[in-house]
Amino acid sequence: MSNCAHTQMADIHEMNSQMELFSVFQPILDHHFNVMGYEALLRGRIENQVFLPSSILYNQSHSYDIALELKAIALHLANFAAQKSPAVLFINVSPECLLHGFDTMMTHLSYAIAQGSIQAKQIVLEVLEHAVCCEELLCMRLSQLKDAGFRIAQDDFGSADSNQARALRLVPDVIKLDQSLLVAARQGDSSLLEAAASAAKQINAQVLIEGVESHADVMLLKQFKIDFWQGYWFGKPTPLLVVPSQM
Ligand SMILES: [Ca+2]
Repeated sequence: MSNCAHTQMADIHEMNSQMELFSVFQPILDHHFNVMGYEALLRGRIENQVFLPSSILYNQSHSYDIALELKAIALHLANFAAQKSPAVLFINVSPECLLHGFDTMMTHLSYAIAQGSIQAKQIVLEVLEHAVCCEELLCMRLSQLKDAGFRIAQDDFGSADSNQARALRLVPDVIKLDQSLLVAARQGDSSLLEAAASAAKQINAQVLIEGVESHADVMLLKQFKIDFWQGYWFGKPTPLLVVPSQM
């Protein structure tokens, strides 16, 4: 195996001794359409077959594998830091991990920062939309992260438990709108997008739209105050940090 950072593999997945894990990074653009950051996404590989997080992070009893998620976080940090980029790194973290794996996650974050190639202010933790029993404790964890200099995003706003009530509790720096809001807007119903944008404004959060797939999407969204853009139109997830040339 190469020593290159982008080919660094995590430990062998407990559920499947054949699977190797690796990071891919999808570009995120600012309102001038310049790349400002990347979302780290997990992939698994067995020979030539690639697996998505939905089939990696859930075990056979369909519960979330927090230990594996923690390994993925460490993997993304190492692979991003090794590329010595000044860009922002968005990392997904489940509410379950924030509640039950917090100390280990903090250890991984502190270790990555101590290596000197990434700073806390470069890291945005995206809180997944999963429901949790204890939103109060979730808020406390996020306050600790903010105090340590990290920024918080609320992922997939408009799906599952990622809603306005959670936004008011968590007060994230960034709200990532669920792709279903864009899909509805394409079909002529912008009411969900408008509601989400107004929820973001209420807590002074920046708005990130995901799933942008065409120039028509960009034109459709121009009427909203979008701070950050992400989607195949701007760039697909790749192991190396790529600045898209075509826009
Ligand atoms: Ca995400």
